[in-house]
Amino acid sequence: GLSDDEWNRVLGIWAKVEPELPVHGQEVMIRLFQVHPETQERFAKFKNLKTIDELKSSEELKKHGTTVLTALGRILKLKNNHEPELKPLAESHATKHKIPVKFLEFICEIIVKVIAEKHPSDFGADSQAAMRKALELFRNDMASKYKEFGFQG
Ligand code: HKL
Ligand code: NA
Repeated sequence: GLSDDEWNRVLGIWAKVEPELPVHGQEVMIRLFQVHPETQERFAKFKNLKTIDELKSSEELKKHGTTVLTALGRILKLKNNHEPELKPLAESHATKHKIPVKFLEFICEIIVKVIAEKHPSDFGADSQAAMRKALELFRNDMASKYKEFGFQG
């Protein structure tokens, strides 16, 4: 688990992300699709967006990014007690969307990078390390729930 200091760092930076969740969410989704194009194929409603301009002008993509980060924020705020919030998310990603753990790694890494770019003076090495640790906890618990739902991830 994370120490109190680490959770304080995670939730401290998240409080700075939250006022502009749609901007962060949009950037995360676009970056994910550009760096790992195979992830875009998983979305029937987004896979036909070809150019960066098309991606940027999709209100639906922005909305999806906002929903993803809203869900992640709720999980982070539950700290080590995220099980009730995580379970339905793991179930849908395991059994319906069939999203490999590797893709979860991709998005987590991009989330850290996007926050680092947008908040250079508030997200130093210790806070980045704490966020990485929180996202690793999230991923590991998603992976073990995946197995409970019969998906090897
Ligand atoms: N999704 C998340 C979170 C993540 C930070 C990691 C998260 C949080 N998802 O059709 C849908 C698809 C979804 C969702 C509805 C779909 C395809 C899909 N998601 C793919 C992915 C990928 C693969 C590119 C990755 C890495 C990823 C990661 C939250 Fe994800 N996702 C949803 C959601 C919510 C907003 C919805 C599901 C709502 C739900 O499960 O309610 C019980
Ligand atoms: Na907050």
